[in-house]
Amino acid sequence: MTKREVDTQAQQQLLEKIANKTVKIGVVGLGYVGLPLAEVFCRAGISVCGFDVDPGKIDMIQAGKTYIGDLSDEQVQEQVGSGRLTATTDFDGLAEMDAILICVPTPLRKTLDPDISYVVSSVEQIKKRLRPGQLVVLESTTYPGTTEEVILPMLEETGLTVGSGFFLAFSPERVDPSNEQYKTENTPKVVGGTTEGCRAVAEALYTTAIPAVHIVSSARAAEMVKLLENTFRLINIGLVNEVALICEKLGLDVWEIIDAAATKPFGYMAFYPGPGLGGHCIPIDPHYLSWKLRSLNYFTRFIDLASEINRGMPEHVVARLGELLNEHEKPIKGSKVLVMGVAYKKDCADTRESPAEDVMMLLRERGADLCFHDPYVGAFDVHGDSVRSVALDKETIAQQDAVLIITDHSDVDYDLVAGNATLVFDTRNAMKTAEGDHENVVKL
Ligand code: SAJ
Repeated sequence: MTKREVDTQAQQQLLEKIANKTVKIGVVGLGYVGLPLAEVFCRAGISVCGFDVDPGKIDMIQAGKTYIGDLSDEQVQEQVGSGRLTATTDFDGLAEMDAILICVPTPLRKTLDPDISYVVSSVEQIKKRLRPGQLVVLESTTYPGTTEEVILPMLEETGLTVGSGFFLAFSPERVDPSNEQYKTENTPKVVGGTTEGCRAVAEALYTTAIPAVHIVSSARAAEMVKLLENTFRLINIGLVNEVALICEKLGLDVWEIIDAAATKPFGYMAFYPGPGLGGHCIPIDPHYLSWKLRSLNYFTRFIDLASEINRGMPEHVVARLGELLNEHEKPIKGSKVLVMGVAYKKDCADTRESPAEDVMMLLRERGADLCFHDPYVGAFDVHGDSVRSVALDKETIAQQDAVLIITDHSDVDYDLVAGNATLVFDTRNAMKTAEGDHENVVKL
């Protein structure tokens, strides 16, 4: 057979397995992206083996238990019980997989440089077992070029050639934890292949479980799509944080301004100011882009400026609280401050990169006597030192010199806070739900 015939044969064989759902999928990384993705393919009737370095995750899955808020025990149990979902720490099983989806973290180093070490170690595991006809897809958010410049050469060191020996694509994860409306299966999936054949098999695979698959021209295009999505958010949050600072200078209520602008039914999208930018996506992903462009001697001014504004918000919040306490003839030093909400965003328990940590560190440095209340978070450390968690009751609120709202969780009794606090500094306009006007409440 000619090389082209070999290429086409490998592609046809994989396409057939996908079409008759005998394809075996391996998901590397069983976190908030990987486990729901595995479950979605199982629900489409495909066998999935999850691979993770954490035996605790494997044990939970094998016991039919979830550790991801967006999946129930019943959903895991159903797929484990049917035999479609298995999980292991033994990466040798990768050799039997026809398609391998990589869903591991891509954090930032302290130097704000990308850390793709988890991706590289996953690819090392795959490389050891790579065999002809396998499809590898990276889902982890990363800088444009990672798939083609890092993963592709690693896999071709096996002697197999991309597009014929193996197939390689990028498809950005778009999981929004705790989003009730958009789940893995009903969020359009962008797919970019390193070759036309790679694109074809990756598209066919995802289409078995996710109806809306959107094709782009290359893996690096798909990498860029995700970075645009999250850079868009970072910059607009930076813009609205600066608008908050502007409104403070002008004596305007930024929340009133935003709500009024949001009545415009076209050409505007509401973002809201806050105490800073948290989470494992928005503060991080755009830095993958600016890092890559710096290597090309281009400086992403919008990203850098927006990040500077967002990173300055904790300092602004603490300075403003100091002014408010001063009006009550109290220094920050020695003042009792109850911080409400330490999760990085409302109605979730995730505290990664939460601005609460920056705010509380600054308050501690100034001698405040801190405690916190968060219905989703039981324990919270500020740079290694734990902060006292308290129940939200009349006495506790009344004892405080200030209540500082950092995260606007829904299930909190804001009327109780408004009715018993000496001073509330509300950085999220959470008190809008409290009845009546309250002289003791000041908004960002
Ligand atoms: N934030 C603001 N003002 C806003 C929106 C967010 O200060 O108007 C803050 C949040 O409080 C949080 C941070 O920004 O600290 C990030 O919030 P986010 O709403 O962007 O939520 P994330 O970090 O969970 O982002 C995820 C992303 N999903 C993926 O990357 C797959 C993002 O693309 C989604 O758009 C976002 O969820 C979403 O829409 O909820």
